[in-house]
Amino acid sequence: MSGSEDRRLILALDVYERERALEIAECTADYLWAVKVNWPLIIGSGLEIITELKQVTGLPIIADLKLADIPNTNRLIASKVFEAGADYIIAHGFVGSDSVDAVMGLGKTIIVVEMSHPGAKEFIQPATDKLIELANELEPFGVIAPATRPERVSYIRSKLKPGIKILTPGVGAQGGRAGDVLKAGADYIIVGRSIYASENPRKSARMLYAETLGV
Ligand code: 3DU
Repeated sequence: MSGSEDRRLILALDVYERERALEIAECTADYLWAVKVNWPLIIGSGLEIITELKQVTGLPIIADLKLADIPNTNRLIASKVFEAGADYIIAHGFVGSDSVDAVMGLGKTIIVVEMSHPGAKEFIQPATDKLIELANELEPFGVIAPATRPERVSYIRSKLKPGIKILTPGVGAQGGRAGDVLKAGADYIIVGRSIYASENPRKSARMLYAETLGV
């Protein structure tokens, strides 16, 4: 196993229970670049789980709250989340540049430019070009793109300013494959159920980590 700078796997820790979350994070941490927390875990265990996960894993924490509100409300939410120790926060871009800007003023931000589920084709995909423009203008840490559609990841990579990272959910349970999406230009893969719902989360994380090597 190599240093964390070579790691490209992000764990989507979508469980409710604090104990279970900490246990899974601890036993997979060796293979992860970061841990992503979403509403299920925050609703189930409280915002303090961010602080605890950081302590237990020593890894960066991504708060996937998909903020989509007016600038003031986005700011109010994001400031509490960064205060709890989150290193990155995910925000929707479709609400407009002022709402995203409000979050970016507080910490490292990741903008959703396209989602991975089938319904993403209805409203988000038609807006992807504009969302890429927004990202190129604001220069966030990264963008979210669909691991379920590697051809869209290649397209997004071709339009996105160099240096802006591409993080891709949808590997495993949603049908995406790690090698395909990394070859298409993703920097990181985000994996939830294929790790936390597997019989042996450490082994599943190790296998996914191995798939990311040498791509
Ligand atoms: O499908 P999985 O169990 O591997 O989980 C994927 C995670 O990534 C989950 O937290 C989900 O909310 C998030 N996500 C997407 O799946 C798709 C997106 O476009 C954005 C985030």
